[in-house]
Amino acid sequence: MTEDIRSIAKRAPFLQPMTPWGKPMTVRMTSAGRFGWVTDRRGYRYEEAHPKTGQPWPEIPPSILTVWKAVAETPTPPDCCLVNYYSEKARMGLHQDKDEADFGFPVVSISLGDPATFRIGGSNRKDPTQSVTLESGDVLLMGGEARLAFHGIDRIKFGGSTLLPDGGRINLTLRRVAPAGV
Ligand code: MD3
Ligand code: FE
Repeated sequence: MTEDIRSIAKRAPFLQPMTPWGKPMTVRMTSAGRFGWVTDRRGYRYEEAHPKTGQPWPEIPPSILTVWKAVAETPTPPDCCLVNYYSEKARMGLHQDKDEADFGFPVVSISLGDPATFRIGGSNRKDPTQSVTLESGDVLLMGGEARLAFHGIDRIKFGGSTLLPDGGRINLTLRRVAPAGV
């Protein structure tokens, strides 16, 4: 699977996204599938082309689609695979994933490389949160009530895995962005 991610990144290079309020994100991102998640001064959205190359995103590799088929409990395929890369100091603040058309579809996440402290709460920002360590190979299925739970990554245990030659962590999130049948 790391080879498949390398070939995605060759055709769709990692970006350092800018938040709508002008602060660069610490996580590097690229995507595969019909839609890629992007952010810049115009806001968060899904786009059908890479913002730097103008090309469509690469297809989602079969090795990654297999994980969705095994756990997502829906015949509808994902149309976005967001690839997040965390180096030593990267983190992701508490947020909800709400840019997709139908929250009936789950989000499936695959963690690779260094372990991370993942925080998850409820559907209100003020709900109490719990922390869990995500290790390389862990798959999370976020469906039902959990689909709209606030979540984030507090820190990376840099050097905690030898999977990636330069260290760090990759997280793949598989989503259905468009409604079923579109
Ligand atoms: C819980 N990524 O890309 S993956 C994201 O590790 C994102 O890169 C984190 O949050 C990462 O949006 C967390 C686990 C995850 C993904 C989607 C979720 C947890 C989720 C959607 C709803 C609730
Ligand atoms: Fe998220």
